[in-house]
Amino acid sequence: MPLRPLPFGSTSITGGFWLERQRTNRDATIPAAAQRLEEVGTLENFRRAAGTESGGFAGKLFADTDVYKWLEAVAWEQAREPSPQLADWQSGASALVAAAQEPDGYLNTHTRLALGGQRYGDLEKGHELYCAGHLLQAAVAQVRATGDRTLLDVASRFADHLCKTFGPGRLEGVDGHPLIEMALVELYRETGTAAYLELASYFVEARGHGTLTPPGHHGPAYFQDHLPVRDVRTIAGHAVRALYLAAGATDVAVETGDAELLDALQATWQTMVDSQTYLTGGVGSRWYGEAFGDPFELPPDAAYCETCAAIASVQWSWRLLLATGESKYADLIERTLYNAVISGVSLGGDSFFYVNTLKVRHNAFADDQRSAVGGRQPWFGTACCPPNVMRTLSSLDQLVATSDDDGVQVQLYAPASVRMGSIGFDIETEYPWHGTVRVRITATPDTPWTLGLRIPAWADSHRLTINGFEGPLRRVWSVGDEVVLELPVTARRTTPDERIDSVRGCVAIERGPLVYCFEQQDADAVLDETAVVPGELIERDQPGLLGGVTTIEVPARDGTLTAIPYYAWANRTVGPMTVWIREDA
Ligand code: FUB
Ligand code: ZN
Repeated sequence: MPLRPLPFGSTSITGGFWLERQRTNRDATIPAAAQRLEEVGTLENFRRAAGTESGGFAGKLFADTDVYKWLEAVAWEQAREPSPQLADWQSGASALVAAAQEPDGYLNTHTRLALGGQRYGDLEKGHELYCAGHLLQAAVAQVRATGDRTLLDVASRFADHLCKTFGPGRLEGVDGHPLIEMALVELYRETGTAAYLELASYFVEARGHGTLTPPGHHGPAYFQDHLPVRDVRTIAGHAVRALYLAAGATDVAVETGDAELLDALQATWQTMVDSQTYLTGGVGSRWYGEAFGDPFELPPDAAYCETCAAIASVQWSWRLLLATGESKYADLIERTLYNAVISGVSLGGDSFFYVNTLKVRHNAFADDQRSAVGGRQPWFGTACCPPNVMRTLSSLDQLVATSDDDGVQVQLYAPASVRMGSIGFDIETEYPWHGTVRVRITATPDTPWTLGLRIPAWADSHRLTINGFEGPLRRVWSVGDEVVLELPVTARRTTPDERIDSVRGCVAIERGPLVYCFEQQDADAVLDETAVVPGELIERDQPGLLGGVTTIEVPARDGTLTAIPYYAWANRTVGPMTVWIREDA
């Protein structure tokens, strides 16, 4: 059964693991980005495009998107906890964006400054609609979170221009980097302008007919132009492109009632999860083309797992969760957020991984600034990942719960307060460290409704009580009723699918939703040369380590190895690390 997002502002995370990350995002990451966007010329590009400053274009051709994603994060943050600084950033940067818009609605600083205004000459690589998409998303976030319509006006004029420019009998083609599809659907939802949905639908349908010329040694699958989306069953090509397209196609399928398209997307998602997703939820195993590998091509040491791809996977799963109500989509969201997304940012919030490898070998050689071997970086020449992390963390409250006609479903466990119409409840938990989740009803109608609580796929058992007794979650609730869900957050060993050659004979350690890893600095034996052995896994709460974690001691051939949560690796020194480790029987 389809679900709905809760109306904006219905849910707030009030403490715990995710609030800590949101605070770091707000206090360290977003301010540092404000500085970087000035230092590297990304904001200056808008002044130059508007003609208030002179000079050429700085950065990668899609640099505008770094500002848009950061503005999106700033908007969500203002709704969480407004501040004069956030308001200044928002009004200042939004005014720069608005000033750079051309009279007919078009806006792209690279086109203006580097191409003499020549538009749509390179749909394969130009990223013009990708940039437009991020602007549209920022605009929707801004109006929803703050009521400010500055960017919405800019975005609507740009979208109107796109509707006049693209489509049957007009400019027929698609952008080499999907994103515009889901952005147009979201703008349609915000404004009710049907033409935006029609254009999104056109872009989804026009893809996969070989209209794009692939760059270099790539084939058309690089930008998902090899098969119509409704014929795809195995996701392929550049991972971020593939996932943004899948998310947008899901939006189109839902809004147009296209069951065949939705079925195809669900089947593709299932293949991805069964055979193209790392234990961390990371996706995109190939460095070449930043791409998905074939099924079961999941080498841990050569994993690419771009942070943006993990974020895009969350966005797609969220849409499928809403479209179907199936909790497996929330399971993947949880796994990906805890492991593949936040591994992308340091605990201090000031440096980032672009690539999220699952293994660093001894004497590993860093041959790219994005490599994990060099540790997290303060920024990148291609800076897509950092602001993507920012907007994800600042909008996380929106993923906590969903609703349907029958009630409200909790999808992510965090201390939170939920209030939707006459229904209200507070959640208290120390998740992911401890598995007890308490939900206390704070408001209720006097008619029955269902409180849905997701039982994560990793939980092989659970216990549920209402005011101390077992009973159904559909009932006439009373204020003060307390539901307690107990999930078995204990260390466990996970074995890989035998079809993944590179980790056959290995084991990984998990605890609740967290994937663990071993860092060489915690081991006496050389990680590549040792093996774990059967025996008890000993858990230790370590409040003083890595911002407060539970470590796991694992018996090994040469003594004991200590595992830490994967997301926290490379926060002390950067050295050899592994998620999968050989296991001796
Ligand atoms: O092309 C724009 C972004 O740059 C992609 O989404 C990332 O993978 C990086 O290549
Ligand atoms: Zn990225």
